[in-house]
Amino acid sequence: PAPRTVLLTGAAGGMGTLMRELLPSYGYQLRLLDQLPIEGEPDAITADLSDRDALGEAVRGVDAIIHLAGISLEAPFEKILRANIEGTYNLYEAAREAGVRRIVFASSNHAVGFTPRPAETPASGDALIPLDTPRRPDTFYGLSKSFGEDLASLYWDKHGIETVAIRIGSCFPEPTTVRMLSIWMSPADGARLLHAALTAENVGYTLVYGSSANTRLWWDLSSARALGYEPRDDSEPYAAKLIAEQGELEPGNPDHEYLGGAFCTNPPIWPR
Ligand code: NAI
Ligand code: 15L
Repeated sequence: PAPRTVLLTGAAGGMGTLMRELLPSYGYQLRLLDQLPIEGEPDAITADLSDRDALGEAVRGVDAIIHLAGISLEAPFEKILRANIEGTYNLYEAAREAGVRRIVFASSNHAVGFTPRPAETPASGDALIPLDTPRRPDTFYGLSKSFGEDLASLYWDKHGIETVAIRIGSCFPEPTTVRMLSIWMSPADGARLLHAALTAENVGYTLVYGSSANTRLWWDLSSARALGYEPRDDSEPYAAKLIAEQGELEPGNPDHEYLGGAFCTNPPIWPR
């Protein structure tokens, strides 16, 4: 049976807010969790991923989990360690103890951010970035997503908990940079992909890239499509305006060289 009650972690965040608007129309009852309170959602669970007791309560009785919570940009290693590495481990342990069978894990393109990007259009003949491209994290953040993918693989092989790990491109209401034209995932396609990841049968551990069917796509969407995902959006209608404002990506621009763009070169700023 398709999962009905789904725990959505990171529900206060940008993508969490978009998804809690879109997913109920697919018939899901969402249980919300975030470290921050969510306005207008008195039943949301306010808890940190380090709080194992709270996680144990949160996962009890759910059919599946969508795990979006965590630090979503580069940060000092100690913070990434707590929120993304230990936090994701804590959630998988809670799922194992409660017998939850399916998790959808929000990985990121930054797990493979140092991969040279193909040219912008499939017409160029460049191969799309494959699913089995070697890991090349571009940040401690990307490293934590690489860890999450391997953790999910371990929990499938050892404990039979299924995961669809999605290397998300950029999930925002609209693409705002030329790079995003290639990796944008419209919110509506994001909801379609999450629904496919929750309902496809026998996924075991499955890794997919997450984006719309962009004309300038950089990666292989075949494993996402194999789940039943049929993207309906394309960033191309935004292309002319963004290129007029920002120019085409030129050699020397990190967005031209690597999938992860500026995550590859920007020195992290360490808050004191
Ligand atoms: P966001 O930063 O807007 O939201 C993340 C949420 O997680 C926040 O509400 C935050 O309060 C919560 N959170 C952080 N640490 C926590 C902790 N220790 N305990 C409990 N809650 C905690 O990020 P966004 O854009 O919504 O992304 C959601 C997920 O998808 C993240 O895991 C991110 O890494 C991943 N992702 C998002 C992409 C995007 O384009 N939006 C692209 C690639 C990956
Ligand atoms: C990510 O992993 C971030 O969470 C998101 O905020 C965007 O920066 C996205 O990657 C991107 O590469 O555009």
